[in-house]
Amino acid sequence: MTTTEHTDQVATAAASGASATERFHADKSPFEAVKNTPPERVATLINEVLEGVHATIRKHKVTYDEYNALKAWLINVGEDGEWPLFLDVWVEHVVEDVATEHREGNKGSIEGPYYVPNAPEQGSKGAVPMRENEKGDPLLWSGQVRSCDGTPLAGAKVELWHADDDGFYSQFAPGIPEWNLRATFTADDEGRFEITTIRPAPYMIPTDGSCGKMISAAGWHPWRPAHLHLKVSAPGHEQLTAQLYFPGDAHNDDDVASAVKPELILDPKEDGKGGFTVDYDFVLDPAK
Ligand code: MBD
Ligand code: FE
Repeated sequence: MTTTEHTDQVATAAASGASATERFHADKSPFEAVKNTPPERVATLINEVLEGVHATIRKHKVTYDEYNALKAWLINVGEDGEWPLFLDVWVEHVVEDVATEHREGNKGSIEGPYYVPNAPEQGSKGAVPMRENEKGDPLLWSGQVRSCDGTPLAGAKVELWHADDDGFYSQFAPGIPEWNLRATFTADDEGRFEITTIRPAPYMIPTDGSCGKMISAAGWHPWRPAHLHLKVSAPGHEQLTAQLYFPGDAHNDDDVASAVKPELILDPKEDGKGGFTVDYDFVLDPAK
């Protein structure tokens, strides 16, 4: 049995959902960060969300059958471990917009549910860990990290993670080596880096879980365009979380996660050997 067949066979929504939920619990202390939020703000936010729900029920005369279906679906999202997926696909993009609207450097994009910290360090130039004969077109990406005033940021960290040529992420789909297509690069004295990887495939929201059922019940499609995920950081600067996309992808214009911005679409050139080269730089805002 090949790795691909194995992965296809057991990559269920519940398996990747459980991994994403466990990951989220492991690395963040979300309540600690908001422990000083005043009750007035908590009440305002909750009230306005509920008012939106109440208005929708009145406007569309939502029935008891529909209310009970919603209740069952919400319970199932938790049982499938798909809250990270649901929130990052349908809510995070607005939080990201608000969080970065002040930026003069790169604005970035959502993190999504599949980031894992502390990926293997590869220096300023190197290949991301990948399997022998990893499928997908080779991609050689050169870039530089600078501050808003143009100063190169020596030693900046560039963390990269992305799906494989089947659209699966290591540590979330089974049968893939732990750090496959995940790495940390450290920019050189001129803030430059050079990364060898493969072009990822588009990502499909699992159709067998609660999010997939909502998508099909609404008559939507489950696709995100092919993308590279990044976190770029340097001392004294705001961390940038971004995604980069490829021109011509059918879902750049209707990403299910609404996370594509025109300035994040790469301009890759064919290298004449079946692969691609691309230049893309980052500009980080000084921390306030
Ligand atoms: C992904 O790969 C992703 O980046 C997001 C935001 C949601 C689901 C899968
Ligand atoms: Fe992704």
